[in-house]
Amino acid sequence: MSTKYVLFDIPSNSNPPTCWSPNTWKARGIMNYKGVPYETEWVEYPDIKVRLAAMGIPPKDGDIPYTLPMLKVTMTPADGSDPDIKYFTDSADIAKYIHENHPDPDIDFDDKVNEEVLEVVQKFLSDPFGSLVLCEAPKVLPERSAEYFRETRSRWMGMPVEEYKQRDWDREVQGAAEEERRPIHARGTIVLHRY
Ligand SMILES: N[C@@H](CCC(=O)N[C@@H](CS)C(=O)NCC(=O)O)C(=O)O
Repeated sequence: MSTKYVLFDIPSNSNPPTCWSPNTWKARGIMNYKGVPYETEWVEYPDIKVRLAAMGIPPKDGDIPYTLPMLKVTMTPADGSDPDIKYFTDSADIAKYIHENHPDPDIDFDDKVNEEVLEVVQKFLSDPFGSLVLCEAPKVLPERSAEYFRETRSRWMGMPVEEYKQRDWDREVQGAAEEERRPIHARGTIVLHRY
């Protein structure tokens, strides 16, 4: 039996394209950490829904029915009979599947540092995420994706992304936001030591 992995990811506007999305990096990171060979298939934002639906992937509940990362696993039996194909459409499911099938190097999903990291991210990075990632993303995206991103995210934010960013920087200049975020530097060493 041979197994082939294809990771579906959102391309940057560089040539060749590269990975930039924090969401798809969660899946890519675990594949790289485990040393699992895989190919990348780039799918621009406006094409995600069309491509995944055409592959028979059911829509998810919630605001965004089709998202990346997605991992396609093709298992071909040695006798040449028809391959078995599985799709994983969430980074947590991808991580679990890869870990089950590639246990080395080990990952302790139950280690309490996971909760600590999550807490730090939620407490100190949720706010800057808006201006640092959401508002900056169009700059690294190909034109069609940038347009899709600006349109959808502005709708979520209730204002153009540029306006949202300006509002966030204004808060930053006032100093309050920076003061709130300072503890992350102290906690950062804990996170870095463990990983
Ligand atoms: N919980 C999901 C979240 C994935 C997600 O939100 N991906 C974004 C990319 S950053 C996406 O594909 N969005 C599609 C869209 O906006 O249409 C995971 O971690 O796999």
